[in-house]
Amino acid sequence: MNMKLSHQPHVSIIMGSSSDLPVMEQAAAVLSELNVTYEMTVVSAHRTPERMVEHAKAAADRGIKVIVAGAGGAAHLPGMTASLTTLPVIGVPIHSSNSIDGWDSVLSILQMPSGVPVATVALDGGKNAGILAAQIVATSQPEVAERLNTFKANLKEKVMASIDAVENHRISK
Ligand code: RP5
Repeated sequence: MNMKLSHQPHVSIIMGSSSDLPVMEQAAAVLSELNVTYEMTVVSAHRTPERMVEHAKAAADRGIKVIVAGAGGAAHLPGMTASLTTLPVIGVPIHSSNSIDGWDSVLSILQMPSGVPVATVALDGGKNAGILAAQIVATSQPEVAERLNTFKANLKEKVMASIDAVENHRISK
């Protein structure tokens, strides 16, 4: 299986189609920022089902700690992947060209049967999926936890700066 790799990957980012890339590369971007290794590729539940089974079954033995799976419309990739591995799977619903209004993608990934969970982020929530994946990796890598602490401290600083700007009516349009 050929994929885009950053050394030994700890996160596997998969998507149902290359058309999902603009959302899924947001997960890759934040993982890069946090210095978490990842791989990224296309695995379609409907068009390449054997590849999906192969990827999901081999992921843990390859050293992957968490899978981030994005799909739109009849979005079966995250749930089917979760059914084939004990690794945590984060699902990213995508408002794709075949999605009616995004709700079909959300509900296809969110409403899993009991026993087969998928941690579902918001519609087009690639960035949060990447952050959540990093948080899972951080449970066994203190240096990643340290970088996440800095990341979250920066979020707080931005809000604190915006409070001052709002209270003094200095927000530019
Ligand atoms: C899903 O169908 C994919 O994950 C994508 O979101 C959507 C549309 O795929 P393309 O027709 O653009 O390849 O399986």
